[in-house]
Amino acid sequence: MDIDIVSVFPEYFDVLDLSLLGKAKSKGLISVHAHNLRDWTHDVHQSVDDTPVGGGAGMVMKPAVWAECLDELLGLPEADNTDRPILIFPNPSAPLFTQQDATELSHAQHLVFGCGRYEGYDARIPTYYRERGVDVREYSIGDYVLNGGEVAVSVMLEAITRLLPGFMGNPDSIVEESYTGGNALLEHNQYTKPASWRGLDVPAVLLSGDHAKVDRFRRDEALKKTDRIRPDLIAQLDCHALSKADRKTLIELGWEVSGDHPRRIS
Ligand code: JAH
Repeated sequence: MDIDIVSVFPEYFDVLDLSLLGKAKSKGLISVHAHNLRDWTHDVHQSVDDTPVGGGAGMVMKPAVWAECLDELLGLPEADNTDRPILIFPNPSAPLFTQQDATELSHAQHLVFGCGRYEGYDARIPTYYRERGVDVREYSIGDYVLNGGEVAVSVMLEAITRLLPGFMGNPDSIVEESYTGGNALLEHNQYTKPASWRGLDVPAVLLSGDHAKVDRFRRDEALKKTDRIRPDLIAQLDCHALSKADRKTLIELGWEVSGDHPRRIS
């Protein structure tokens, strides 16, 4: 996978060499290049922003500099673009980046990330590339505003690259995550030894050696925890994919499980 990142602080991404991502780089699994947007300016001040049209506070990143940079990284305007790059902009006003997006993007050959700064970037930049057939994505990583897209890009990169085959030390943990539903439910609590620590005991069923009972306990714990703190995730479950035991637990938690998705009734 080839990853290009455009930022006015490309050095921010030097830390990627220290992480697992650095190992994947040295293994040749991925290549990461962080570019300085100012390298595509022509003026002495290397200006990348301007005042907002219509007025208001702060500055907006101007489209012309971005376009010179992105045309080059995306290989435009050549029509026979074989590597089909995906262009991604972090944006606090965009749809949430989810595990499903990470999985989908982990299959791409070439990702180009654009990091905005200031109050954001001119909205015509994503429009322009979409109109030219580029797969352009804008994502938020959560309901908060950052000073720029760099932190959001490092979050997305970590979520994407850990899914690459051969990336992780232990591929089993990825399989386990996905068959337990990825982000469908929150994970049950985890415990290690000792069984009793400072007066706090590990739930006895986990020491029973009865694997069926352990699985059921963990599944119920996941359902209860998700009901408490992310009921929106329960409401997205597919009722037809629930086991009899799952239905029983959800009914006890106050959900109706007869339609396509669970509905809270008490
Ligand atoms: C802030 C450009 N939801 C995460 C997120 C993503 C991007 C930005 N903020 C928050 C951002 C300023 C300029 C992007």
